[in-house]
Amino acid sequence: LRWLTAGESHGPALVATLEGLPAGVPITTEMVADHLARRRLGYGRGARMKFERDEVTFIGGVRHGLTMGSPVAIMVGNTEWPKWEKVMSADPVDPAELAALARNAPLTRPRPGHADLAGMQKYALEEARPILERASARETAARVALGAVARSYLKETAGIEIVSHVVELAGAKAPYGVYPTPADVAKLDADPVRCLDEAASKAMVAEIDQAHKDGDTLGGVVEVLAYGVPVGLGSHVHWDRRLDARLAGALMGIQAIKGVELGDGFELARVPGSQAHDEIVSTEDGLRRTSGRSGGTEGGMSTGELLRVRAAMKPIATVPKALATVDIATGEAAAAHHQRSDVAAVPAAGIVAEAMAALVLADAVAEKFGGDSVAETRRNVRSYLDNLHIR
Ligand code: EPS
Repeated sequence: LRWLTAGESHGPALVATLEGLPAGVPITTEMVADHLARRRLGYGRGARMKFERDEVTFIGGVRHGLTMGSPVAIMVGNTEWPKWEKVMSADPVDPAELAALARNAPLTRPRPGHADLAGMQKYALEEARPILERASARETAARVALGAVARSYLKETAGIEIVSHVVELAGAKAPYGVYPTPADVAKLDADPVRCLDEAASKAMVAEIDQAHKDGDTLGGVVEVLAYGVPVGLGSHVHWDRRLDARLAGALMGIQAIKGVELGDGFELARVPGSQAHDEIVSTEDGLRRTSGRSGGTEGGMSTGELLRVRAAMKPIATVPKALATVDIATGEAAAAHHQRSDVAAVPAAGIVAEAMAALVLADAVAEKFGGDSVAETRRNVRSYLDNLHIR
């Protein structure tokens, strides 16, 4: 599969294209809009999430609710655009008109932790607007739109289903080792922080309330679970074919993610081998692992057990209690630029992480099983599983 997104945070729209899926994947505007709506949920998000809508338009690749095998193109309109039409105009605007717009004031006080300063240096810019427009997590709406297509493909061809939940938010933690299933998704989506444990959810909400009062922001940890992944996606033969490496890269590529672990990840480094691996037993269902510490990959290949990957998000870099920086226009010490911001976007990061995991798994399924129609891919999956010589 090949996929790309384009578009700025306050531009007219985000666009995303996905090439390489077979014909016959069910997808509708409503399915994409549902996932985009899930991304907007979550306690602690800022004002923009309340008034902005994501307007989904298919531009290509889909007819009467099914993919046609041609590139899929989706546009996600920003309803904020009219306010930014001059500031973000693709064509030149009269400088006098621009100077009169408060919204266009040059952003010269880079925020610590944001792309602002490194971007201004790298792209030889006097202000941060062109950097923050694309660094913004608004772009994740485009990935979630493509993720909706990828997950439909996974479900139809291989029966794979993806779930995510928030396992930590600042100091509040969900009990370790509780894995929500696809049957829990409605309950998770109804929870303010997408956490299954009631007490932990309350503690997370309290953390957000406190940070809001303090003018601060928070990060956390999300966990993505993929059910029904067949054995043998990815490969041990080369670093860039390893499924765990592909998942880690994809999740690390989400704005504000600073750490990724497969299964028990870093914890495995702290225990002896006898407690780190998943023992193999013969059961009525065939060979199974007795635990899920590896996160469902060994040697860069899926094992057929539950796939589990976690991502750590740092706190939002637009901190209301502004951090110290330097005004690039004057060279003087200053408080970092701040307008409105989210207190936390960890629940939304979980939805984005689902989308990224879906795109990686869809790529791995397409690579292993091929097929130009959903029916062909499904036959290939079934034939492979029916003919596994060790079960
Ligand atoms: C973002 C800052 C906020 C968020 C935005 C991501 O936007 P603004 O600066 O306009 O208030 O609302 O997220 C979205 C718009 C979105 O759809 O997720 C940032 O700096 O990353």
